[in-house]
Amino acid sequence: MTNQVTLTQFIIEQQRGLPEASGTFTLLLNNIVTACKQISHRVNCGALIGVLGSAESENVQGEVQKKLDIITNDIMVRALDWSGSLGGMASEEINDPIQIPKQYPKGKYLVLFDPLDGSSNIDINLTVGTIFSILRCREGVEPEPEDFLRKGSEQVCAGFVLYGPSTMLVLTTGNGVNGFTLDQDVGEFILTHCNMKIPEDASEFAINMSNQRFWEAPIKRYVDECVAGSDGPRERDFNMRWVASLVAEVYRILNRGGVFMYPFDLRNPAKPGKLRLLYEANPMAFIIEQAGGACSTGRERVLDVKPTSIHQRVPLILGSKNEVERIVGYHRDMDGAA
Ligand code: AFP
Repeated sequence: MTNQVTLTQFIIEQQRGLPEASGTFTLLLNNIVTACKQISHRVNCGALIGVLGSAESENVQGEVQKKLDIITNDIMVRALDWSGSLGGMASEEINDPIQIPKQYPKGKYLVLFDPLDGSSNIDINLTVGTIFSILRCREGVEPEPEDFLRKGSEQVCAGFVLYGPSTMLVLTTGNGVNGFTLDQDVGEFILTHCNMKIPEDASEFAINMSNQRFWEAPIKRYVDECVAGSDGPRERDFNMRWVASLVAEVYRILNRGGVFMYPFDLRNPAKPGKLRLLYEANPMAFIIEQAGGACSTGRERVLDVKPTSIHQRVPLILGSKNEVERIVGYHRDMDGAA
């Protein structure tokens, strides 16, 4: 193929349009991408290099960690802490924000990441991914925990890398969404999916049906109507998918539309959803909105949620605009009737 645009070229050309750009952001993104290439290699080698299986430890969420959860977290931290572009980092796998070691300068960005999303899929060779979110921060000072508690609307960049049949990077800097495929032979991400757009209507939904008894009425109503198909009020048939890996679900929705729900869950009032606001919901919401979709908790735009703790969980409903708006409308109907 000729005239291929590499990720580096793409970012440098985008930054050229910004008079205040110093190259720091390009360096930061480059370091994230280097880490993701290393992760891609480890995930790809799997059992050959002994990285599958449980680490027999628990993370801050009380979830059993896989060996690769720990390995990928270390890869991210080591690729990023030295660069001088970061004031600090936060990882889904680590209790407190991660400080930049004293010997390195501090920079003007914060990175928040889930190093291996969908890791329950790793031992069965299904798609997993890395999700990241970039915020600006006060330069040269140690960030306080509150510095990380910012609304998703303040993100300057969000992306995820999908370790599937191809390794793909999906990225937004607030100017649309683009997809890049890793050319394994030359080790470069190449622009392959320009200006990704989500269809406004769709007939595919993704939800973990085994939690049905814990859902609120609006979600039950929406799913019942989808399942009723052409015999019900929607007057058309729907399809269902559940990969248990947010990166794979979002990538599918970016390509052919649909809706993903991990809704409010009545099981435990302390955990109003499963997915994490800062490492999963916010970056995906930024990407989905930039691709023309919508993202809500059911009652609030995700990007407007003011975080109260770094490992906060939120209900998450995202995807094709008209379907998400319908579900939000069902929540409004229920709350209005109460
Ligand atoms: P893991 O990274 O612990 O596998 O969790 C993945 C995830 O956060 C998200 O990627 C999935 O959509 C969701 O959880 C799957 O949840 P269920 O295990 O309840 O299906």
